[in-house]
Amino acid sequence: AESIYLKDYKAPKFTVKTCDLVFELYEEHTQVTNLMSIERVDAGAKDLVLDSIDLELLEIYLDDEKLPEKRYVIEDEHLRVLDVGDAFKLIIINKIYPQLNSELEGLYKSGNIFCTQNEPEGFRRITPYLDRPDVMAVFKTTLVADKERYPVLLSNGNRESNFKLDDGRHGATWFDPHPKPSYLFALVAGDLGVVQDKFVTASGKYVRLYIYTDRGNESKCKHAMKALKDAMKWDEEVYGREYDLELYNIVAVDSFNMGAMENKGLNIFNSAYVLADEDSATDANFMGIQSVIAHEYFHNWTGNRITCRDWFQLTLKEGLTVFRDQCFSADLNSKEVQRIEDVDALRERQFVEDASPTAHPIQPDSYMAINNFYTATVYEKGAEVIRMLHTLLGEQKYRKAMDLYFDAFDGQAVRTDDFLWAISEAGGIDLEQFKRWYYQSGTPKLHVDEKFEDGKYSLTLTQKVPKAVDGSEQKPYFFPLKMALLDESGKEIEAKTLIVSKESEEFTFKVEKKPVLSINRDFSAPVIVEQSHNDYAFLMKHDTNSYVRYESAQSFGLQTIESMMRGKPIDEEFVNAFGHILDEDKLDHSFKALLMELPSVSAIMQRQEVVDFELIYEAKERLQKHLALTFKEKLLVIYNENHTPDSKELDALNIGKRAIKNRALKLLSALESDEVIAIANAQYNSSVTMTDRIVALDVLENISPEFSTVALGHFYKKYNRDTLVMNKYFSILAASHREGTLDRVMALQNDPAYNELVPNLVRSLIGVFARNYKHFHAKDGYGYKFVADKIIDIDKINPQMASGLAGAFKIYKKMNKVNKKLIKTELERILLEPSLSKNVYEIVSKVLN
Ligand code: BAL
Ligand code: ZN
Repeated sequence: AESIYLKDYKAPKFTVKTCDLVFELYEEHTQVTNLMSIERVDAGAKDLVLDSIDLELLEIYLDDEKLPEKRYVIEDEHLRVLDVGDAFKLIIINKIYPQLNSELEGLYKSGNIFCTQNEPEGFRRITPYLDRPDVMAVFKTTLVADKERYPVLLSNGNRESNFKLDDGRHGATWFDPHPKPSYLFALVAGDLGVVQDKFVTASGKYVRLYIYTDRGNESKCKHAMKALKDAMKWDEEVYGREYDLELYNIVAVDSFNMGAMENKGLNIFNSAYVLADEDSATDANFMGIQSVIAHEYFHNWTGNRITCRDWFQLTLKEGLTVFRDQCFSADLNSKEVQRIEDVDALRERQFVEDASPTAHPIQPDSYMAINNFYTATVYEKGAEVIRMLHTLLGEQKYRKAMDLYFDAFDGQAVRTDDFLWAISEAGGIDLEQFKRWYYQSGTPKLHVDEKFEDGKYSLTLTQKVPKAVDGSEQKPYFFPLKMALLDESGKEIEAKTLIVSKESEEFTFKVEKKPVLSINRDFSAPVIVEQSHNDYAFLMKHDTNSYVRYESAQSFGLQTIESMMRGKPIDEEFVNAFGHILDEDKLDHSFKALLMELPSVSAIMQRQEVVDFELIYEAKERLQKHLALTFKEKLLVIYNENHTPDSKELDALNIGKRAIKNRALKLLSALESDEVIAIANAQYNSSVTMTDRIVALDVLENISPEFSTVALGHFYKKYNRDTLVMNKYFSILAASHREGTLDRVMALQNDPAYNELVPNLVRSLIGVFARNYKHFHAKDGYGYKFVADKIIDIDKINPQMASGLAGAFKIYKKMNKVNKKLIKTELERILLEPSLSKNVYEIVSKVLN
């Protein structure tokens, strides 16, 4: 597989002004008629080269004349039309087979629904085209299909007309007035239920809102609809952006590679991010729906109205849109909890990626398969970079800069540099050094040294910037660092945003007494803070910044577990500090539940030079058991006070009560006692929410084979027809620490509810197993072998899904000798596969190198 480089970017030689498409959808095939008006942009260009993959060409017409075969060449992934003019009409008629499309790119079928996924390069699997984001055309789409099987026919924009044919078929024509790249094209045909609502924009325009789903699921769309209206309002209030079409359609499908897709006026969603009710969705699912619905809506301005010039610029729309959805969720829910959860997610996934051989800048400079770059780095680290700009400018200037960005680039396909120009211009800030965040990779460390002498407190900050993956040196960053100095009661003596820009620099403060440092407040910069000395116990208790309180609890936990791994006894100071958290009764429940969380295995692993999961587990489980024993009574009180089995409300109070109660139950489960098993079992049997049910099942599965068999059996019987709930069932079993998990996972592949063609199910069973550190990394090597086998199998069905699974091996380099050798064998075996996709090849070859 070859790499494509940003430095090789060339502007398109031709552009498409309008694209009129007719889709004749049949059970065996689809015929596409594509009429394009094309103009030459580069006077020196002779041939028109269109992207085209796996298309069966029927006929081509150039300015209404049938094109003889000598006038075009069918190349590997292109269609070359020889010697064309300055402006012309091209009609291409071709056949495709959506029913056989298991890659889920281009036009395919999810169950009985025809749908599309064209970002980044799916459109070339539908019809020959200039399939690149800097070619923007006005699209008109006609769909023709059997009326009974496909009563609903949708595409982008507004509906122009419907028509009936006399052979039982019917059609609809859609017109989208906004020029767009082909990756935003979408169509849907199916027999769908619909939920309808409306939104009146700030300027008084009436927008009809529709959510389509499999019939019978209409009642599960309420939360998504509310989220959509909230997002529309929020974008008006916070960014001054209104919606720009008469209608907004969302369609939920079960087979989808991504979470959702922002196609203009016709979002297509993985049903996991639309459908929810209290009986089938957890609190986390509800939050996820709110944020993904908003994310796709926000793309209408950051992505669709202003799009990317090329795919190296992906973070232009993704980092920015993630930042926007994070702020939206923070405004609608708890700011503090949202920030902690966002940081947590970043560190669990992005920090691991940034420390691996697949590390890349948020604006990568090369790729083999662009599908591999829809990463935590481009998305979540990209959002942190925007957040730093927001912090540097402040709310008002940031808004001014965004207004300028929209003014200057509306309707264009632009670069991250264009975005930074607007920020720099309106923000009055020089971003030359800041730009390093866009083209350097890896997570910088910030070493902190403190000194207090004669009423002077000095802080020396030293950036340790890692080398790039190719071994080259990288330079220090420019970033805002929020900090405060606290007195012995926790009161802020001084709170500031420092601008850090040098490899090493000193900041001094005049204070009377030695203060306590609260650093990287709100996680204002995506760095790893290293302190030679710390006040974790104090900060856990007293910091006025909730993020630093949480962070101190985590760091103290990490330090404690690490010293246990070195053979030291449990640090009783940590145990005491933990006890203080349990005693605090004025804290928000959700926040307190976060403070009670022990560091994840991934967080511990990230700090190890050489990783051995068995040691990590042993220490973490021992600490958990010790805390459960020490604080059993307190944990039981917390459980009982917050366990209100009849309430299923989704408000902050009830979500918080469930969060803290379930955290207490999980901690107590380390005791593996009959008492805890009885509590979990009773919770399962009496629960009215999926949140409570899932936690109870998870606890039982891990500590009581006997009770879990009964409860899981009951669960299966109740939900085996609900594929979204079955994802949870497979996940619990795949994440289990019990003996025999691998065998059970293998057997579950034959379960009638499982289907290897559906990405959600594969991620729930195989993907979750590949993150089950205990069994995936088992020293017999069978976990690795199984996942490698699945990568090879699934690559033949859906390369994107397969390369996602291969991501589990990203920690290869850091593993201990024994595991490393076992992984190497499997990765080399994968590379020997004939006709391996470039997606899997890219990940596996980079991991091995
Ligand atoms: N653009 C792909 C899905 C998303 O990030 O919204
Ligand atoms: Zn997005």
